[in-house]
Amino acid sequence: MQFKGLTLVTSAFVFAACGGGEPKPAAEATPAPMAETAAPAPAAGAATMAPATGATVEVKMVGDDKGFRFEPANLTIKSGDAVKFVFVSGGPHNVAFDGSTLAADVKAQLDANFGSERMAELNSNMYMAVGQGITISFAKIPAGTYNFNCTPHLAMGMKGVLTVQ
Ligand SMILES: [Cu+2]
Repeated sequence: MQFKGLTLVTSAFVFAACGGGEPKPAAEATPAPMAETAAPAPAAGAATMAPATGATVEVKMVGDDKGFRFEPANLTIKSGDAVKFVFVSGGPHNVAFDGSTLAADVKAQLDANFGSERMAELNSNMYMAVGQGITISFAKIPAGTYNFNCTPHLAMGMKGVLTVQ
C-alpha cells in the first residue's frame, strides 16, 4: 500500500516535470486506479508511430580516410517509405533531423516515427558498431525536404537532405 502511494507521487511528479507545466491537481486527489492511466497519457495532439507502408531505402553511415558522411547524402523517397540508416564505419554516428523548419504536427509525427530508437526529439540513439542503426518510417509525413545530420560529425559535414514526394 505504501509503495503504491509512493509510485503515484513519483509518476505524478515526473509527468509534471516533463509535461511543460500543465498542472494536474486532480491527480493528487485521485485514488490508485488513476495511476495506471496517468503515466502514459500523451499530451494533447501527440502523434503516434506510423509504420511504413512502402519501400525501405538504405543510407550508410560512414567514416573513413575520405571523411564522415551519409551514403547517399541526398535521396528521394515517397511518403510511406522508410529509411534505414546503418552504421558502416567510423562512429559513433547518430541520425538527427532538423526540426526548425518543420510545422509542429509534422515534427511531432516524424519524432514519433523514430520509434524505440529515439533518444531525444528527432534524435536517434548513438551507434558504434557495424550493422547498428535506425529505420525511420515516413508514413504520415508530407511531401517536402527534410535535413538530417550526425550530431558528432555535423561540424565535419556529415549531413544530408531527404526529399519526400
Ligand atoms: Cu557520424
